[in-house]
Amino acid sequence: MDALIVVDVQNDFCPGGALAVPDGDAVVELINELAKRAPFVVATRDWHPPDHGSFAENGGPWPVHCVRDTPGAQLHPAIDSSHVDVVIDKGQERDREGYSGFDGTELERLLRQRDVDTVHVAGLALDYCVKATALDARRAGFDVVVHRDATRAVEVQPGDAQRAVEELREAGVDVVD
Ligand code: VGL
Ligand code: ZN
Repeated sequence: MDALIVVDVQNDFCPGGALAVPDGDAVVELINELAKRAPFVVATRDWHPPDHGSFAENGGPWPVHCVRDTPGAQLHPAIDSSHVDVVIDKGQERDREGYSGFDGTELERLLRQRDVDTVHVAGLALDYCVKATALDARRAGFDVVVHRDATRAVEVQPGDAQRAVEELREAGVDVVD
C-alpha cells in the first residue's frame, strides 16, 4: 500500500508568502498528478502558534510564518483537495521546530492503520520539512520515495538542496525525478 505525503504546500511558502520558497508554487501541478494516482494522500501543514520559538522575534531563525488559522497557513488554493484524504497539522508546540510531519502527530499511526508500506514525499521545503519528514518515515521503517521534481528548496546556504538529497540517499531514501 502506497501513501503520498504532501508537505507544507501553503501560501506562506509560495511566492508572495511570508517565507517564500523560490518557485514554491511550481510543485502544485505535479503534486496534483501524484495525488490522483495515490491510494492515500496526507497533506501536512506547518501550523504554528503566534509566539512560536522558530520566529526571529523569539530568537528563532525564521520570519513569522504559517501562524495557525491565518491565510498564509492555508494550503495553496490550487492543490486539488478532492484527492487529499487527511490534513495533519504540525509545529504546534511553541518550543519544538516541528519540521517533520511525524513530530508530535498521528501520522505514523494513520499510515499503519492503512497498512502503508511505501511513503512517497513531495512538497516544501526540500531542505527542511520534506527532508525531516522523509528521514522520519525511513526511521519508522517505511520504504520512502522523494519526488524531487515535486519539491523546491529554501537554500539558506547555496548547496543545501544537493546536501539534502545526499543525506536522504545515505539514509536509504529513494530520490527520484
Ligand atoms: C519549513 C522552515 C520553517 C518547511 C517550516 O516547511 O520546510 N521551513 N518552517
Ligand atoms: Zn515553520
